[in-house]
Amino acid sequence: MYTTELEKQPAPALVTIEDPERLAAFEARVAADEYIEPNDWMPEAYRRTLVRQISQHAHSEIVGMLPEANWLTRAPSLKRKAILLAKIQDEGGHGLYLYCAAETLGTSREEMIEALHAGRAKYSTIFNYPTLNWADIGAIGWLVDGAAIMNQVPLQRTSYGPYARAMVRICKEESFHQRQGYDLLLTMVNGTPAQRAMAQDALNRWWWPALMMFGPPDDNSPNSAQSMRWRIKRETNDELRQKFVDATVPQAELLGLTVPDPDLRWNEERGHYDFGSINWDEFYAVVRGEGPVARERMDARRAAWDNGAWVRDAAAAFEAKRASRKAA
Ligand code: BYC
Repeated sequence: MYTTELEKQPAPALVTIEDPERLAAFEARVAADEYIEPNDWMPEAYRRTLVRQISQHAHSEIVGMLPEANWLTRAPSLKRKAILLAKIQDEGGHGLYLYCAAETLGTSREEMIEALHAGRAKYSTIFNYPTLNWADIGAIGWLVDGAAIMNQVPLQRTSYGPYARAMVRICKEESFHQRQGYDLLLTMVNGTPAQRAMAQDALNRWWWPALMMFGPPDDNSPNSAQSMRWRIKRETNDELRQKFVDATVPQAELLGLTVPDPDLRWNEERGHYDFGSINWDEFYAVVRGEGPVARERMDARRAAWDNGAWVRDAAAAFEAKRASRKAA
């Protein structure tokens, strides 16, 4: 008998006894880079890992609309407002594709949302930081969407078909998001000294939280080894973080901004940038729900759910009417 276990699940659900032959066939398919589809047999721990990761990814997209929405009414021009509005709508769409992908694994959207609102499901730490000025909108596009692209491009080849396919469109849109953020900051650094100072201040505040988006270091990442084996994750947290630093530092130089890390330097031998140590105490505190604006974010999501009850009721009533008309 083969036993798999998923970290942090309550004890009775923890251990799943899988049929060894089915498990071997499943692992051979994954090793051959075949996509696993909703009706295919899969180990329970694989299913649970996917529901956890995809639903948390979906929650991140939806909660991630909030920091940017804060600036919609204060965008400095019609053009910037239209761009920001389109980006935020894209994030809503990403959340919906991802909830649909997770639903194919047998968990309803209501259950996933209830887990978020009850504090049982996570969302990305990055969205627990406030957007204090307009340059933060540029920094989110450049750094947060930039980090997201780095993490999500390999997910286009994740082993679960519906997740991989959702990621294809999401990555295309993230690319536009990253470029609009960079373009916004490029405009600001070529503006007045005050605007340049705002751009630097935004980089100072968003740099380290952006590096934390990739998750804990590999030797402290409980889920990585199994997720890499099952090809849910294609690259580790540290590999992706390093790629992000390597790609982003030259972009900061082009903007004429200074990355707030005195230990940052090119390492000729490694062919990568060395960078300073991340404040993991801060990361874990934010994961625990102690981020600067964590309470506001959850209050806003719960209020949106409650205020939307009439829409769900109306849609259900309409569907019931349609079904009874069809039956008649
Ligand atoms: N924040 O074993 P590990 C966007 C948790 S939205 C919070 O390494 P794993 C955008 C982790 O969940 C982009 N929690 O986990 C939207 C785990 O706890 P659980 C969001 C984090 O899953 C709007 C524990 O720490 N992207 O781009 O192997 C506007 C141990 O970690 C974080 C995704 O969600 C974190 N940063 O790897 C703009 C990508 N990091 O679940 C932009 C999909 C770790 O065991 N997700 N944790 O209780 C992933 O790729 C992976 O889940 C992670 C973590 C790399 C994030």
